[in-house]
Amino acid sequence: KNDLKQVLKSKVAAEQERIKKFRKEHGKFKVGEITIDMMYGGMRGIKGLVYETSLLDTNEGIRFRGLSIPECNEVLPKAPEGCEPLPEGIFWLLLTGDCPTEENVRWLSKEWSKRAKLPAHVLQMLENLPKDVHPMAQFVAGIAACSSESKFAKGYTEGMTKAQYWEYAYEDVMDLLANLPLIAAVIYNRFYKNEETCMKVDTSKDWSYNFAKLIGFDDPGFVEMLRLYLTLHCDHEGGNVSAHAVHLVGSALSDPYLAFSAGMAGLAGPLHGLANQEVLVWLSKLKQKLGESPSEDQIKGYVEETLKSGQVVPGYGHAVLRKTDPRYISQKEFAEKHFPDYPLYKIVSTLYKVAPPVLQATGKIQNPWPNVDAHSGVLMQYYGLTQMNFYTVFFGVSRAIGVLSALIWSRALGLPIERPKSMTTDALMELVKSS
Ligand code: FCX
Repeated sequence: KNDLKQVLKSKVAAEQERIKKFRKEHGKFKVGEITIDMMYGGMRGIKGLVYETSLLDTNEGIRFRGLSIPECNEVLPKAPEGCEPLPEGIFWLLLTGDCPTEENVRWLSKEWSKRAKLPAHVLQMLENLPKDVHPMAQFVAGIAACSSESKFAKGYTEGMTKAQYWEYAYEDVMDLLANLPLIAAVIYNRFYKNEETCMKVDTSKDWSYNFAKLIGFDDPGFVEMLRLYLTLHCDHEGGNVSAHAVHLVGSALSDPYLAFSAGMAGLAGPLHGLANQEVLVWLSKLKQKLGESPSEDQIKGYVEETLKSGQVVPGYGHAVLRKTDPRYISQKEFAEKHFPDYPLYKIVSTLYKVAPPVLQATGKIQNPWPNVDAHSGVLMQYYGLTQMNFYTVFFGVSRAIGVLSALIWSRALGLPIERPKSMTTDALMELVKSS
């Protein structure tokens, strides 16, 4: 009952059947309409993808297989010595739809630690990269280079059947999740400490504990923070850049390593995952200018100046959400519990008070509230992980949990290669004229 692949096997056939019946009965049902503004506007509001693991409500935020963030924090298993949810648990939940038991989660921790073994050529390639290559670019390269190990690609070459796709994808996903902390650690240790990474993981410990240890952090507070962080950033339905890129590239039957590296290239953009780095850069400049303990008015002035100079206020706004991101709230609660008096946390809290009205006053920003990236860097800073251009790599390690569980389901459901229709402006004008 702990073997995840067996658990999944029992679900796949039933789900295939349920969808087959649903499509037979309602396949021609109209889901929505597409306007020209939507086409020029980043396809906002177009319901065009099936993605099973999570669903975003514009006001309430994300739900993972129907569970909200507070519900997940409550019910997901914790480490024996901790009280934050384990990311292993959310992977089990996203993949199977069931809340895991403690035993399930311990099995998964062990399974990932057993599979953690980085191919020598990947290590060598990372070591050969110049040090000024951004950690996210190194991360993308490291993941893509692991494609040499893909059981999915090998299976395809050797003629696996369509019904077997998901099983091979599952094997790659498990190996990849096991190895992501190693890839991240090699980049971190080389980039910031000029050190080789001791690649040993403790098979009696959880994924986050081992990840923290690999980068030289053994403070239990940091490990607990990392467990929460890696749980919170895992998934945000299917249309965001990283999830959509993985989904799209995976639909060409590129192996999970290649599909995931494409997603990470998208996460590296400043309007998406890189925003957590941007927030810290922006906060550092704020501190440089205004000192450690600026007043409310000074912080408000700084937000206004940022807008006036034509820059975005990083960590605020969202393409779909219209309220404060519950992932922000969860991180705020963690900070409130562990370091309410930390000066940088106080600045972030004051921003939460003064920035939304300023953003709202512009009249054009759809969502003046903070998103996940507005808070995560502060947690890292408090525990001494101060290298901000590494922050998006943490986001990426977590994001793997969601987008790769979704990828297994996409293969299990036999989703075809993605190929929406595009139009030229002339063709659109013609369409309007002839209607
Ligand atoms: N600061 C300044 N201007 C902002 C803004 C912000 N935080 N958020 C939106 N705007 C601007 C847009 O740039 C756009 O301006 P324009 O009409 O002159 O081009 C206008 O307001 C309308 O944008 P809106 O519809 O509200 O937002 P979009 O869906 O276009 O973009 C993002 C959403 C998230 C990209 C946008 O709010 C932004 O740039 N925020 C800052 C970066 C950030 O925090 N990104 C992380 C998001 C997320 F959580 C993640 O993926 O990790």
